[in-house]
Amino acid sequence: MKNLVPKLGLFLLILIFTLGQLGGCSCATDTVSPVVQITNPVNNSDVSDIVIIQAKASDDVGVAKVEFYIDNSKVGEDSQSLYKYSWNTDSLAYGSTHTIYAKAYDNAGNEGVSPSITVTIGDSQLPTVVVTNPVDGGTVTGTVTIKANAVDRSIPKGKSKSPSGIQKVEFYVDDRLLGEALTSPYDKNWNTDSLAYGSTHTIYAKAYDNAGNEGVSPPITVTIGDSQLPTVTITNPVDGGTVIGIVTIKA
Ligand SMILES: [Ca+2]
Ligand SMILES: [Ca+2]
Repeated sequence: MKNLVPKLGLFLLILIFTLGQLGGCSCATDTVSPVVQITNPVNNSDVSDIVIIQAKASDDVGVAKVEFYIDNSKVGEDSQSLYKYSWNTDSLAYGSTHTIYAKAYDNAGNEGVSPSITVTIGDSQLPTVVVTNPVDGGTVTGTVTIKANAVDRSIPKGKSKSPSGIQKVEFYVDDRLLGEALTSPYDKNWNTDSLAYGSTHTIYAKAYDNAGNEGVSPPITVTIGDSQLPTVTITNPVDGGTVIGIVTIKA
């Protein structure tokens, strides 16, 4: 019994040393923080739908995990390279901006923070627009009401988020801006009086959604016509008169 205490003490010492080695106690000497940066998305870019946020991290000993932060809140972490987080942006307002950064930790608890990046929630679908009046290939006279149908396309199938909507429609004649309409029905009057009979003109419309995307209609072509019928009056013979022999009819 007398010899047992020192033996037990030695045993515990060896046990602690062994566990220490297995547990990586040498990590306690790691005082260098990991380096981390966001590699996707690109700073100042527009994002939509599901965004895969990616980070690159390195450390003198080893990276334990990378945490992802959006608008200063932790949203997720990854302990395996490539470090990434899948971000669903559907609930976020079009045009809103968000800040992303990552934190990397090594096994000694040292922490490295990436530079922040900023992204804007975009609307990935362009609006569509068609000119509905006048008809393509038609003849026009006087003041013409150019009309367009514009629809902001829905986001991809299976998503519940509504499109950002039409902001305005611009009307172009011969590549020159005629004017714009902000509300549906989208139309604009075009006075053709100064244009030569028989001249042809190209009309198209551009629609913008509230996220700044632009859709252009197929162009249509119209010809300036003459809506006034010629007038003619018989001046001879007189109405109700009596004629005989050869009569000269004058107009
Ligand atoms: Ca380290
Ligand atoms: Ca859109």
